[in-house]
Amino acid sequence: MPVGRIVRSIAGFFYVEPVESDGKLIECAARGKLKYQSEALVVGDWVDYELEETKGVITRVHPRENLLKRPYIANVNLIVLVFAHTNPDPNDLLMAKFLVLAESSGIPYMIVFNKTDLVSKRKANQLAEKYRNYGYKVLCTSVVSHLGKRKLQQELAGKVAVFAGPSGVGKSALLNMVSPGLELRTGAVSEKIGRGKHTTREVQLLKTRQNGYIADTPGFTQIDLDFIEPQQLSDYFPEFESFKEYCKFSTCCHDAEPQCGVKQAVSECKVDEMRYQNYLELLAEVRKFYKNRYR
Ligand SMILES: Nc1nc2c(ncn2[C@@H]2O[C@H](COP(=O)(O)OP(=O)(O)OP(=O)(O)O)[C@@H](O)[C@H]2O)c(=O)[nH]1
Ligand SMILES: [Mg+2]
Ligand SMILES: [Zn+2]
Repeated sequence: MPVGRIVRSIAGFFYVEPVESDGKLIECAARGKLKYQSEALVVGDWVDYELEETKGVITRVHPRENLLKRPYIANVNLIVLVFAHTNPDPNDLLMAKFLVLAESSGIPYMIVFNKTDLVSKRKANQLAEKYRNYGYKVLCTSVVSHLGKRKLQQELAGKVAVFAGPSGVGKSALLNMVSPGLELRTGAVSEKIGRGKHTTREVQLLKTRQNGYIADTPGFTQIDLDFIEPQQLSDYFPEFESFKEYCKFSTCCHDAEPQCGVKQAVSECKVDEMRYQNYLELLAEVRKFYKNRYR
């Protein structure tokens, strides 16, 4: 039975790339149960299919390694969180949210700060270093000067990578840079609002020249952390981790509790004050969702 990967799904049809393929996709329908269960088949899934002349029928889906919710893609190896040094300006709270989302997925991820050509070297390094100090992997890129191109290509080689981040930061432009020939549409950043206009819509996996796949995604404008329990949130701030053992209560949310290792670390400048404030803001948000759910 032939095996392939779903790289695209449109209106009940799945486009499958055979394991050993010349890049040609096979249009497949789904059989039986797979047809009626929503989310039975997702872009990124490995499937068995039967060929009927030039078309195929998917008969089985292989167990998933993971399933990313936004965008809906299975078996992802890397999340690339893209932000811009400017235009649009980086927003620490929004970044904290993206980082929490990535961390909670359990999938490896990294930060790319794009549009490095638009700011001074000093400013670019400052931002990159700040996030490196929090413990994240950071790469600075520019589609204009091709800064970081080789490194990004190396990161993507052989992987299924998802590019996520706010609108207008240059996700599609970066993908075009690392894999010329994709010719993804990019959009001018609106002068007025300082962000893009959602040029990218459909979710699909595109084959790169580095023998991997990448998924471009539309920029998110809103992220709801509605699936996170208040007590879990701090698990997604990696730099808090080593201080939690000093919290008096194992259920500590590092907020109003006495004898909190994280708060102590903030007061000793071992944890960044701004990150802690971002944490508290997200905690308030998570608690609100939590209350509404259990009311
Ligand atoms: N100066 C500069 N401009 C860039 C760079 N990368 C992208 N741009 C420009 O920024 C604008 C937005 O780029 P896109 O690639 O469409 O942004 P996106 O993140 O895909 O946006 P959405 O699809 O809306 O989520 C375009 O006008 C690009 O030409 C860069 O490194 N430097
Ligand atoms: Mg785009
Ligand atoms: Zn605590």
